[in-house]
Amino acid sequence: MRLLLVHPSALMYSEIFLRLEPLGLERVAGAARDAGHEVRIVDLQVSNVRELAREFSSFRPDALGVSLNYLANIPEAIGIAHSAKRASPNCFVFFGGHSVSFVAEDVLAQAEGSVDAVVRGEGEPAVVSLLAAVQDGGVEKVPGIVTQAGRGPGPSMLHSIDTPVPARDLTRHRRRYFIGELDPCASIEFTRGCPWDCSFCSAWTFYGRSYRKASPEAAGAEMASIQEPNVFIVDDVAFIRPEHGHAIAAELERRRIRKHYYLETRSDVLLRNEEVFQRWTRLGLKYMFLGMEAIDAEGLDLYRKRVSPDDNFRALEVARRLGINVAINLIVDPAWDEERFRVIRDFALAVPEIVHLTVMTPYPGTEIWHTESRRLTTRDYRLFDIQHAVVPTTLPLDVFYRELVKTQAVINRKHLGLRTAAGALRVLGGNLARGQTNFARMLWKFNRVYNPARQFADHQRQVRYQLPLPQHLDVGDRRKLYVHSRPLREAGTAE
Ligand code: B12
Ligand code: SF4
Repeated sequence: MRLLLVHPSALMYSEIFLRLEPLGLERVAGAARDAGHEVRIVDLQVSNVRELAREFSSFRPDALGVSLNYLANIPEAIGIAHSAKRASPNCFVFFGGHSVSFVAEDVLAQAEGSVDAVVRGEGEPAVVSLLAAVQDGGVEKVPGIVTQAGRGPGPSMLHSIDTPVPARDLTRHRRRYFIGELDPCASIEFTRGCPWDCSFCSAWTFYGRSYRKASPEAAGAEMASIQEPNVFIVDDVAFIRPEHGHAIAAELERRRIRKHYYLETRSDVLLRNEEVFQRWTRLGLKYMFLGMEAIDAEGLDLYRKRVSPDDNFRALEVARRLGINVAINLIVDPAWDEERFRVIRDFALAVPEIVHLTVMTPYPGTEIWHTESRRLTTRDYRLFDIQHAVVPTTLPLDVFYRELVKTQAVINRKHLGLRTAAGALRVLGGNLARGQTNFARMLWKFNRVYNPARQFADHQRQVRYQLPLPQHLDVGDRRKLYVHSRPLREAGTAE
């Protein structure tokens, strides 16, 4: 069959700092291709709808799959499905990905017949059975499927994440993927899943708290096949298992692979496994994202982060000592007043790290979706991008955005201060010399994108598709939240 896979456009606020390859979609493409299908990918983060329309009419796909890792992309994906069905009513249209797995039935109903199926859970095993069923019948029985007929059997999980290899050759415009000065940048996955259970996060509920590791040989071979000089390691928490981090490092050393790396981890993991991170700095680890979330114990408890403020500050010291540039994330509570924003600004100015702010947002699939007692002030999917307030703010909404953007601007200015500007110019010169302009554009875009009036106005747009309302759920039994809910033994997971 001919399968066209589409990734929706970049969300407004991620377009400045980063734009990364759609690794999940490339893996789904790899699985479909290994099963003998002809596959193409259009990534709207780096292409435009005209290119998609051209591809659709020249390739004439039998099936079209859209990736929905982000709730905010749902209206756009429904629009793509409508256009596809209008142009080719026999084309089988399906959605899959992280976020849509939690609201599959609602999205199917909202698409009013333009979407034939939604795949819940991992896409690699599902796409193969689904395409076979589209040809031979029995779509309703594919594991993880949701159709007008209801839910099929529960989603199946990959036994090992070593295969399929992502079909990176199918993503055009690869030079447009970057993160900060790592320009251009590819992505790779070493592990899948997270064993923690933070209340605001759906990474652990999606995978049912399972945790799988790529074999060091497969990770090394995949890294060797990557052309880009920079790599983003997409794991939710990198190097939880020190022996795994060491084994991949040894493989890269053996193969003499040296690139620049960006990864995300937790403070307690960095403190516990300092030697692994140190070894990786020798391999080129340059940037690290630490989800600190709050600067006080009360906030950390609220998010069930299971670390203390002291751990967080000690982790920052370790990263500084290792010479790793750190970006930290803090969650802004819509209840914050001007004084609280001031405290955060003071904190951000006092530390050398980049401070990133995200707004507390209850998402379907998270525990706070069911437990947050504040009512939602909007159900517009597009505002669920953790940069908008979707529960009541203590400050008037326009003042809240003014404070938020003022805080982000102060932080941004700090990073473009004299010392950093000199560094940025050096990087910029190097990148421009190689024809890479993503980082240069990022430096000038901040004021256009981060704009309190624009953020406030986003709430006044007409809403066509609304998020379902949270249903009360007794989350005493957390398994009710899982997408992949089979016991680990049965699922054949590595841990
Ligand atoms: C890496 C990552 C990113 C990267 C790369 C994104 C990209 N271009 O793909 C970056 C750093 C850019 C990023 C940014 C953001 N992210 Co992010 N990100 C992740 C992370 C940690 C891993 C994703 C990943 O690559 N996994 C590895 C691949 C192999 O898995 P996958 O993409 O999930 O794909 C599998 C399935 O989902 C499915 N699948 C995927 N697509 C399709 C398509 C079809 C047709 C089918 C059948 C199946 C299928 O099959 C794949 C293989 O099993 C996830 C957390 C997580 N564990 O999933 C958060 C996560 C997806 N991100 C999240 C958020 C909030 C964001 C931001 C909005 C944050 C912000 N404001 O800055 C931005 C917005 C990005 C944008 N669209 O512009 C949330 C999503 C919340 C939500 N419900 O919408 C998540 C779940 C994190 C969290 N726990 O809160 N992110
Ligand atoms: S926030 Fe990080 S540590 Fe917490 S559950 Fe999500 S991925 Fe795991």
